[in-house]
Amino acid sequence: MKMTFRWYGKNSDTVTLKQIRQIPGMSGLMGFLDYKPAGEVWTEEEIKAYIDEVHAAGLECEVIESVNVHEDIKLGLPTRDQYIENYRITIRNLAKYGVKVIVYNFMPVLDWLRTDLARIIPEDGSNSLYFDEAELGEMSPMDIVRKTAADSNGFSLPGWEPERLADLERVMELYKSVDQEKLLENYKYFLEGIIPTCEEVGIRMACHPDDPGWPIFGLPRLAHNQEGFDRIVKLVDSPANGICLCTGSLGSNVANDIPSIIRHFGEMDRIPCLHVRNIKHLGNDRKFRESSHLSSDGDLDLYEIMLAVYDTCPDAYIRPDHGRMIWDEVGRPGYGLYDRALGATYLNGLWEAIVKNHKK
Ligand SMILES: [Mn+2]
Repeated sequence: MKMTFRWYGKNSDTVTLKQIRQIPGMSGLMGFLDYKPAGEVWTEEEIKAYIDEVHAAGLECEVIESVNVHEDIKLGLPTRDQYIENYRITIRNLAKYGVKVIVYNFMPVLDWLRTDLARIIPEDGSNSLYFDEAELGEMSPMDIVRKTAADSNGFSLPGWEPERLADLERVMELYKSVDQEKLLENYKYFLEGIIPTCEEVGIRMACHPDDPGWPIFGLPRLAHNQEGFDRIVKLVDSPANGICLCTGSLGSNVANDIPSIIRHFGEMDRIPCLHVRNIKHLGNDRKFRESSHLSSDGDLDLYEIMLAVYDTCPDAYIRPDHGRMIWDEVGRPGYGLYDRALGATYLNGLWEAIVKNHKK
């Protein structure tokens, strides 16, 4: 297991590389060029500048997140071939600088979705990302996008970049002719285009689950339970076609047994990396907040999760996922320093206990 941390780059993150380096046990980053629009090639110069800076801070950068898939690929439009070619070039460029895993998602139009980015947790006065389907019911996709932009402390959020959302209504219209089966077919076409390149250069793709873990706004979604991921990993049968197993995203759907899902795909060698966090449902299957990582603060058993990783995919990269805002920190919602650092330390503690127990 390698513990890592998400970092948005020095112009876009309130957290510094020095701070990340000082979190105990931190090996490196899940990095991100946050200014790149979906579909554009990540050039060698851009990648080198980012990774050189990370290395200079004493950290590795073997995982890159959110090389976003252009909507035309998901829609299966004729223009997709150029975007797939661009994606292949980006894969090759990243491999040249030591990247081993690329995290992405195949969610139509909208990336992760919350109805409140800073809901106060009454018990301790901290705040965290929050979702209530009843609140969503009254909002259109455009409403939720505007609200998310307004609530994000001036940061652009992954998946909510203004240039992607300018033509939201047009794209929503195009999806009326794309059902689950068509989306799966377009997904297969994409994977068939890129996985041979991944195999050639030693990169593993890692699909992030839908969040929340069910279809929204009538859009087709494929990646929110074991059955869905079983179909995805079979689209191209290669260890390079893997999963970024996000416990919080999958855990938003109460039907998912997270340790069991990790064991299932870990045994198949399809989990190169994980996002690990906890989630607390609030008296309703479709109403939850993101809690601290501690098992007793939420619905997920983080010990069982780390044990499943140890047993089935012990070489995976892990990062603490979204944290709460605590100690009056102001930052990008979900991506402050303090609570994620506490999360990493807690996960490292569980890991040490598991490793030592197995040596006895
Ligand atoms: Mn995640």
